[in-house]
Amino acid sequence: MREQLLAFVSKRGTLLEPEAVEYLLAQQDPMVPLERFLSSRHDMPFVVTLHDVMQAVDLARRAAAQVRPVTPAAPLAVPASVLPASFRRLAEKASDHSPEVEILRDITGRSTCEGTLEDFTRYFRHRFTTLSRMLRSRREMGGAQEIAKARRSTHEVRFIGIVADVRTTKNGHRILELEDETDRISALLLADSPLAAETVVSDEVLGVVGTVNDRGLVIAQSLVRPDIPVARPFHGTSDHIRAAFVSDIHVGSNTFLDEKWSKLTAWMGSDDEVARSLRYLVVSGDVVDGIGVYPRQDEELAIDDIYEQYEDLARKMAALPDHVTVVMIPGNHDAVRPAEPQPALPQPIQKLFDSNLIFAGNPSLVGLHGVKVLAYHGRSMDDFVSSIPGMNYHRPLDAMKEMLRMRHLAPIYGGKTPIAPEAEDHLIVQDVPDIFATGHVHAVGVDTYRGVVLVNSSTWQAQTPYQKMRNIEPMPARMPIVDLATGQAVIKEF
Ligand code: D5M
Ligand code: FE
Ligand code: ZN
Repeated sequence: MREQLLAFVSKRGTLLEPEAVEYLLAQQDPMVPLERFLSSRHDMPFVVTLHDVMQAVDLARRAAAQVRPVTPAAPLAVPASVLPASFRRLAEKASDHSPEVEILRDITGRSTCEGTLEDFTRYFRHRFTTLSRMLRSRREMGGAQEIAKARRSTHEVRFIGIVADVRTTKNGHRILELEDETDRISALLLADSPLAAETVVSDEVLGVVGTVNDRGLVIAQSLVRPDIPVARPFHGTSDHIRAAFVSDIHVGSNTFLDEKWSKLTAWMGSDDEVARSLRYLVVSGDVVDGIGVYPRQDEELAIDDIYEQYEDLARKMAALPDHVTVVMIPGNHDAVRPAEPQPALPQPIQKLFDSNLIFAGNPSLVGLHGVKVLAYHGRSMDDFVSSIPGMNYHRPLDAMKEMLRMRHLAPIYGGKTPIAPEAEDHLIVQDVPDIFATGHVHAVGVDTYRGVVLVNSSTWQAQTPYQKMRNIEPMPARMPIVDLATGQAVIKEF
């Protein structure tokens, strides 16, 4: 493990203080706090100190200490591999339509944070203000009070807070600690009430309706999420052109599924009506396997040079038909900072690709023929899975629905998802998208939530030794396709 730690930091171009090495080696999982610390940094420090790793270990421990129950949901519906006849019949030729791509929201070129304490304060203030504004527009939160006022009330109270802590008592009740800029308050969710089924994660912003008891504790009656207010009809194009979704290609890995990808390429270039209707291909991150992303990755690489990995991918993209416009965002394996929001792939890498490829950050809101697509790699699903019992890697759509309810792509701070404290919280779901696309978990699924089409886009990598060890069974080589006129989604298997 010592060698792994040292190799890991040296690949990142930094050093570890000897005391920091010893401290890390005494931890259960030494890589986790180290990764966390390095990814929270904007620049690479010359040396990582004992103080740095102690803080990171402490944060990781606090994040791991929270366990919350959830009710099991219905099994994920995966549509049949045969594309429905109506979907085939309505297909229009993408080549008859020129691309209309607009990047509506993206951090690329706008990052300002340096990771100072002031940055963190400003970041969370922006998160709180923006989400509480959304909550205040909800009917249930009309007349919401500041926490300092609510504490002193003897009647029903309504207030908005950021979740500082969630814990379960020995009787199975849950206690939320909530904060706003004025004060902090505890709210009790009784085990035998409907609130027992509510998912609550740390650092989300929510509204509480309840009554204050004589000890200043709020007995919650209901929780209110910013959510997507009402189900809307799909706001689509007039023509039946389609967008396809892939992610987690992991080019360069020795588990990359070459044959499956060749099948995809052949099908896309064929005269199949559905293939010819593909106007866009959204690529949601982990486009290559990268270098030094996890310990001893070099043993699992078929291409061990980062530029060569992207060159190989560029050739694969160039082999796709001209009527498909590709929009690509990075993921946690790509050659950009790991902290989210991640900017688009850097210029030297973009130059390897044909000029018609469009690069954007992770996350990005992109207009495709006027249809708003929110593309996010989905790293935060690791944190949803580890902090909400009942969530798992096979059911990414459950986590995606929670993200929309919370109007935040990565609410849990200090877990596996590194977050850069930008001046504005770019992970807030500001605009309601028409389509919400993620990847990362190497599963696949399509669904809708209050009129938003949800897509999780599989992988082109077979099960890795790490996933085998963790019992993560991928569902590779499946491609969701969405009709931009109706929002109808299907999955094509290869
Ligand atoms: O992630 C691919 C899958 O493996 C995804 O389901 C998450 C899981 N994974 C990967 N690394 C970790 C760690 N460190 N902890 C927990 N789960 C993990 P990918 O981003 O392609 O590596
Ligand atoms: Fe991946
Ligand atoms: Zn990933």
